[in-house]
Amino acid sequence: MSTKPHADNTIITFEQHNLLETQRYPGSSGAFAWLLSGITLATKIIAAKVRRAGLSDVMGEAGAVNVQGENQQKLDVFSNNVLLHYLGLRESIGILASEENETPLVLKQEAEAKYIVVFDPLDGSSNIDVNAPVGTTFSILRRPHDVGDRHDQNDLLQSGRHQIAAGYVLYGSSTMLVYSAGAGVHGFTLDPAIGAYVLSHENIRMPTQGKWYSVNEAHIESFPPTYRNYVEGLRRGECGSKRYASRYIGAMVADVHRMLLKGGVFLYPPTIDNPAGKLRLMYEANPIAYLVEHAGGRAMCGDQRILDIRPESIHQRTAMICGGPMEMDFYEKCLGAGR
Ligand code: AHM
Ligand code: MG
Repeated sequence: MSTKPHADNTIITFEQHNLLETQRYPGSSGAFAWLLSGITLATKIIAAKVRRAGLSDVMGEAGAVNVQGENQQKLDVFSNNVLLHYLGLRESIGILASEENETPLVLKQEAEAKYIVVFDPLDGSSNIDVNAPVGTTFSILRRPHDVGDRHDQNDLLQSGRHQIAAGYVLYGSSTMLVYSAGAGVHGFTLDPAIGAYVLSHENIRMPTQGKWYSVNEAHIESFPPTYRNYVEGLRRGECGSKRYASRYIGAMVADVHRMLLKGGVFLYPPTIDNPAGKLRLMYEANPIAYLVEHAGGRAMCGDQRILDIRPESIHQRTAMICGGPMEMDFYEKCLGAGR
């Protein structure tokens, strides 16, 4: 991975990078670039709001409960509205779906409205009140070709391997967009001086082995045996003779970002409170699994690849374990041993 400035000291913005990528597809209409500009604009607006969270009246609960039965934070509502607004202006998007909306929004039926965007506008939003990191996750799918003019909200129920691009924005000590459209995973840091996402982490590759596991260990007694034995094995030094330590922020985007750059493993297994897992498949697990795989890691639920799970509903939950090559080899060893 290169984190050095470009050789001639010029910068490469996300838009430039994307333009270079789309030149690989002659005849590209520019609609996809325009779609992506909706994401970059909306997330810059969210970043600006997050930066000033302690100074404006955006902390705390909005007073409503979302479809997951969770109290919506004011910033959840704000972020959702911003993304819906700017993505809603993109002619190429037929369907939008969000963690904060019970049903997907079918915006257009026209043939040129060929994309579907699903997102979690502000993941880990309870972190806002304590000035800790939060994120946005998004997944981009193509509408199926074979449905003619019978488009409906179920068009988006596609397994994650059909994603054509995915990413997240981490609102941390700096704001960073991490994105892949299938040709490497690239990180762009928001330069507040010029208001642009600038390429800072080209071609992110996960280290073969890290030194941290990231899990809400308070639930370990209720994990299925394989996950429990796995975490205990990491602690005991059974994965490459390294005794792992733990890091857990409680905002998936931040925990996964550390894992992508420094290696290791992130997991949210089934628990008594969340027997199917806590993370949402379509807009949390899938985009992360897509990025992790494109960075050389793997992402699973039990013995199944996350990207192969066929969703039955937009807000479906899943368990997830994702990590670098050594950590996932050790997980598969635990699975195989039935431990
Ligand atoms: P959210 O979408 O309601 O914010 O929940 C998802 C978050 C993830 O970011 C994080 O990994 C997880 O929930 C933390 O859950 P817990 O507090 O149970 O450890
Ligand atoms: Mg979330």
